[in-house]
Amino acid sequence: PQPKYRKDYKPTPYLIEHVHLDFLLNEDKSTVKSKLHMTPNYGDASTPPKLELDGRKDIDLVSVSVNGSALADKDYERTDKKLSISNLPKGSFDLEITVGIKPQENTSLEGLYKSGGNFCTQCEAEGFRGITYFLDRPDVMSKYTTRIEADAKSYPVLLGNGNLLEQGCASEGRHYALWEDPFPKPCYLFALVAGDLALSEDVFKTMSGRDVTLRIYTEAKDIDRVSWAMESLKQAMKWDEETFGLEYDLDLFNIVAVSDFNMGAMENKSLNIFNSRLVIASPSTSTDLDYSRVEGVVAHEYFHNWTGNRVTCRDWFQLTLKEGLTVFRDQEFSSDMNSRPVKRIDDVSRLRTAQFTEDAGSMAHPIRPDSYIKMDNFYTLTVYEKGAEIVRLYRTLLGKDGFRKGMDLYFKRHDGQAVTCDDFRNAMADANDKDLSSFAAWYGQAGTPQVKVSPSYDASARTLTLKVSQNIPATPGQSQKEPVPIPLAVGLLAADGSDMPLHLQGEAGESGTTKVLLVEKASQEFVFTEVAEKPVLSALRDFSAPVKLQVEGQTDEELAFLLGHDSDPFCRWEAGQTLLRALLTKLYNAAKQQKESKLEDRLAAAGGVPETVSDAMGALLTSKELDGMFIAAGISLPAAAELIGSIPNIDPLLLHNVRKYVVQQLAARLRPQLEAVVKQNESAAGDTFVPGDFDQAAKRALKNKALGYLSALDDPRVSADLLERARSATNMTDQIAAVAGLCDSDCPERKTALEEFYKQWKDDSLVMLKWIGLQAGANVPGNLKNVEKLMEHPAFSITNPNACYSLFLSFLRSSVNFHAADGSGYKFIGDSVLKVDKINRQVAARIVSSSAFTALKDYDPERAQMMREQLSRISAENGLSENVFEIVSKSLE
Ligand code: HT7
Ligand code: ZN
Repeated sequence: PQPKYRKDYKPTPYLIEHVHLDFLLNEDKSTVKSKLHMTPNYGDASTPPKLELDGRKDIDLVSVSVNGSALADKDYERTDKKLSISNLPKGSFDLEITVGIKPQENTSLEGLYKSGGNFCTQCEAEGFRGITYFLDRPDVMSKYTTRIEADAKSYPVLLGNGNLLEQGCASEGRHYALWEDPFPKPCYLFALVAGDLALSEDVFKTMSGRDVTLRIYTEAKDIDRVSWAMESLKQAMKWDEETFGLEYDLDLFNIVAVSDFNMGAMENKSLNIFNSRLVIASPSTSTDLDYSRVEGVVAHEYFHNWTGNRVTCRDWFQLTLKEGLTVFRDQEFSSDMNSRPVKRIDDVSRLRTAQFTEDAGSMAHPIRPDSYIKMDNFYTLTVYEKGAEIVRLYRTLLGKDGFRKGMDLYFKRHDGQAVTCDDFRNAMADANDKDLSSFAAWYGQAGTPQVKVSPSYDASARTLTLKVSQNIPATPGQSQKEPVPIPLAVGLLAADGSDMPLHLQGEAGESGTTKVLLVEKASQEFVFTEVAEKPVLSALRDFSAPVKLQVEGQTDEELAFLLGHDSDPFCRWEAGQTLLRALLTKLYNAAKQQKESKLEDRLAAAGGVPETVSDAMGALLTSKELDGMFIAAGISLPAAAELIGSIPNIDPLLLHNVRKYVVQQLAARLRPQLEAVVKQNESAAGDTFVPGDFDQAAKRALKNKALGYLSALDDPRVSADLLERARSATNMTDQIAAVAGLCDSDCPERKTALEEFYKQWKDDSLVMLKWIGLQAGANVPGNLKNVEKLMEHPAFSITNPNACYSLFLSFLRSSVNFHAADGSGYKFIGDSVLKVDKINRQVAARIVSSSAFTALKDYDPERAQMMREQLSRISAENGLSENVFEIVSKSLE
């Protein structure tokens, strides 16, 4: 397969002003008739160029006509991926195409397919070409009308984009609906749904006083579990009006939940289609995390109406234009709805564990990639999460008002257009009269910048000098990097823990207690004056840039001090994480060196867990001033993924055991405090679960974190207590935490808890996903055979992406089994990728790209070799999808 390059972008020679689609949906073969009003975009060329429409080989072409005349064979040509038409008339013309497709056989879940007996679509990125031949690129924006006809009994609900113009009966028990979308859109935002669905309805009054009807559709059995999604939608609509002055532009907004969906959700104009797990929520079946995900994703898709739909991307290389910006917007929304510090910590943790790993692996790419084989492979943490961090840089530098001015100008200039990331940056720059051209480097370079800060205090001059340097590591295809502009927010703490007033040399007056330094060169110096005493540096406040920070000379005592006192909640949390990361690294290195004795003895000989760390964790655990959610995050050990890459040739099993040791040591030492925390945060009898209640959720988070620590003690009393909790829990957050606490140990309560959980929830497919995930991710040795058995269990279905993600992605997180020394875990994933690829290429690609196979150079040579063998085996497979090929071939380079 040939890659596409960003540099090769050319405007389309034809545009499509108006599209009329006519769908005749059937059980065997469905027919799609399209009438396209084509307009020239080729300038003054004397002969109209060839029109090259995108398609797929499984489309059955029935007829093509231009201005009402059927085309002669010589005037068109078909390949597996294109329909090329020549001898076209000058000027605009009408093109009519009729095709036959079989949605019921479409297991890729791209284009038109069936889920749970209902028809639905997924067209981003290039799925529309699976429905009919079309100019399937985002810079072709058209007005659409859609007629949908289907059997009235089986498909009583017929939905399209925009407004319903007409509906009625058709022949032979069929009915139809005619929809019109007044806003021009690219075809990736097209959607239709035909099915037997229940509906929940509400109304939102916009800031200009219009009533918008809001509807959520699900299978009938789930319709009483959509109130949280509806509430979230209304909150998101209000927030966007208040924060950005953005009002919804139609009178109807539909959300449809489907159970077979490759990603989370899709922002089709006025007809969002959602993975059911991101719509359906109830206290007994959903955790607090599920609730916050529903809130965040409902908001995210809604926000796309402006950032993505009204202003869209010129080409797919610009994906971060809509995704980075929309993630930033949903992060801000969730921060305003809940706890800002906790949201920031969660987002940074995710970025660091998953995006930093991606940025250091074989698939590393800039937030605006330069090339791709399959665009689907670039819906990545880099484009989404790092992209959001780059948007955040503008907000940090320009301030809230400056950022809003930039957004206003962006919409004023580009509403109704398909634009680039440069257009966004220029709007930010022009609205604030600033030169932001150096920010282009963030869009073009992959890799996580490493920033080193060396503070030195001169007591006699009362100055603190910060030497700051940056280095971006080489990534595939990019050996040389230039410095990027890094806003580095810093503060200085006095001995009593208070923030010191800041005076930056060269700047008049005081800069408050947090100063954003702009680091633009490979190395730079900043001097603070009037520094009355030797301060403790608090750097990268609020995680002001997506970098890896190292503060030279920072001691454990300073970190413990920051953990206890920093006024910046992110830095406070980060100080604890830095302490723990350093401890894990030290213990791992010690364990690695002397392999003769028992691991526990080796770790004890290396100093074990020092009191500085356990005291700091104990103080945090018992803090009266901090909320439970923050404390739970603070006492969590950094994920293994944060250390992989920083320790060369890592043995993941040894790292797992070192982490386990540290958890056990902390649990043993802090047992009385942990037990007290559990008691204090127990919900009172008769308490009802209130969705979105932060205080309640914070108590559950802390209690369950404490129980997690206690479960590491392998104490039969704890296991019995967890089983009792699993049985008596009144909400899913507590129930799943109790079962999870039993999953990594081989105690009899584990089996009982899993069996009882199954009996209780076997009829709820969303809860069954959790049951699958718990077992597949368990760190009990020899668990692979159970995971293989799970694949045969009725709760698992290989054609359902959620089930695949629960099983395979959870298995990838089980260090003990995925990284088993005999390579059996790697082989299982190799086999599974090949199996899934024949059914759904996007899901198969997601499994490989989430695996350590894309970072094999970080692992010990034996494991790296076994991973390479699996990659080679996958790449040699006949008929391998381009999706999997791209990831596997890059990982083998
Ligand atoms: N914009 C949506 C992307 C999406 C997608 C992409 C590739 C394949 C399937 C997909 N389903 C949804 C989701 C979003 O970011 O809002
Ligand atoms: Zn999105």
